[in-house]
Amino acid sequence: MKEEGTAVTKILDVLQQSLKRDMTFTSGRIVGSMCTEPSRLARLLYSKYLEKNLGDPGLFPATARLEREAIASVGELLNYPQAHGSIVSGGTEANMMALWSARNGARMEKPEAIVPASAHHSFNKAADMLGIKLISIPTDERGRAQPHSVKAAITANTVMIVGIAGTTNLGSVDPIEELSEIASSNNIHLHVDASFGGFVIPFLNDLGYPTEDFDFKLSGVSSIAIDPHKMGMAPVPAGMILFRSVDMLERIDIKASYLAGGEYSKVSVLGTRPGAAAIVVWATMQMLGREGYRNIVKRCMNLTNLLYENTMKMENIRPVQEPTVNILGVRPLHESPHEVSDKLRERGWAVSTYPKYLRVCVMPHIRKRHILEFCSELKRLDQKQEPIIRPQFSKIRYTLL
Ligand code: 0PR
Repeated sequence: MKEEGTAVTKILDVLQQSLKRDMTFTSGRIVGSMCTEPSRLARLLYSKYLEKNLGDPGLFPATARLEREAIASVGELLNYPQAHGSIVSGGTEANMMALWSARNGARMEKPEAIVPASAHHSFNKAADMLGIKLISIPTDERGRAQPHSVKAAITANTVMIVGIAGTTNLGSVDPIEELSEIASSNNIHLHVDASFGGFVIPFLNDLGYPTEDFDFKLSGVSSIAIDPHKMGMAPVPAGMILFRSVDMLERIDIKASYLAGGEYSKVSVLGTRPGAAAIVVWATMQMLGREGYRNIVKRCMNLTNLLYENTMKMENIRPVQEPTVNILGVRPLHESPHEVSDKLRERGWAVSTYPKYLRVCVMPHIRKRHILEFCSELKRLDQKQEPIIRPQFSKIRYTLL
């Protein structure tokens, strides 16, 4: 740190220059991220309510109330308006809290949790921190958990079964109804990670797409992670954890009685946490309503289907499977996904790269012209062409699976 401060105009100049290398959602070239462009309302409210801190809810009781209202609205979306929960920093924290609650509730000496092989790496993080052994079970050819494998993996130490509604890699939805029956008959906590799919599947259902039940409608579902900062259209950081009963939340409620606001319930991993995030989640849902979300999901799904149909006709790329939600895996036939990803990056596109395929997330910032440009780019890959754009990307490779 320098001794003397810097003039604000200088700081702004420096930032404008140095942040030029970052990609933007408006370019339409971020096609591998589950986040999207913040709305104008979100930008406005975030800066307006920056000082709110839900880590001391007694100071900001009105903000805490909006958090509860937002939880109830999402609970209603997931067929359980009485749900108890918190707005958290994202799917990682939500999954962590669910595991934490299930572990505390079951009180096993050597707790185990059964997760599909497609589970997000947040479960590995959480299990490591909580001293839980993860039992990974294989998925079928559509990337879905197999109920018979789940059943076979249950032991006297199982504290949780995880089902995923919208997997990170291909957007597959596990057979939650069958998992719910297994969980109920064995009296085990079933947690549904709907971090991605939670704000998609209910609207796909409205739109007449084939969907399966995945939420609290199923009596065996004990908790759900659902992320406003993915398809919920809220900016980062905003996740949500919902529990079926208040005692599931109370198991992980750590009291802090000294707080200035005089309240002491701390049901989150974070201490100090952004009240503006809760306000924006609440306001975004007010602004869009069910109709707004349905229209967004409709557009994203139409574009995902367009991408699917176009890649079906390509000689060098094939879709991995029909899309369930607005995520599509595409497999290059002549090169490795990493080679293709590197070429795309040189041309200004950012996709997620798995060992066998690329993952495209057709998020709300993506327009039809972006999909068509991306398809032309994919087709061109086989031809040795000069790169069109050369942004200075670092060559870091993100391999999640
Ligand atoms: N559960 C599922 C099913 C997820 O896909 C993710 C994140 C999480 C939990 C964890 O959520 P948080 O990252 O909010 O804690 N899935 C994205 C992924 O791994 C996260 C992401 C988002 C990565 C934007 C990159 C990116 O640009 O792809």
